[in-house]
Amino acid sequence: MIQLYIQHSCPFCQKVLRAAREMGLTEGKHYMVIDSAPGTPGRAAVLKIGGDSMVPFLVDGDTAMYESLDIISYLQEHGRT
Ligand SMILES: N[C@@H](CCC(=O)N[C@@H](CS)C(=O)NCC(=O)O)C(=O)O
Repeated sequence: MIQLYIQHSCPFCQKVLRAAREMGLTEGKHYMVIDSAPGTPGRAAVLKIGGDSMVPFLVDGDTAMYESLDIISYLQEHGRT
């Protein structure tokens, strides 16, 4: 399942979550949200996997990416598969 590393106070993260909802994707079915505020295990995982401490961050199998607009495009293409 697609993992979205999200800091809820981050406007770019909120943009991704809003886009996912507008696409009709369902948390827990099409994607899971991992709390990744600074200091959380989620943020540590972002740094470990991606090499950069920045959110939003998406992981889907071997695919990992930063950048809200790229993540939204990825969800449009792969969100339901
Ligand atoms: N251009 C990026 C901007 C993302 C961004 O600036 N995220 C902030 C949180 S709102 C961040 O992770 N800053 C680094 C930090 O918190 O250490 C995007 O569109 O995803």
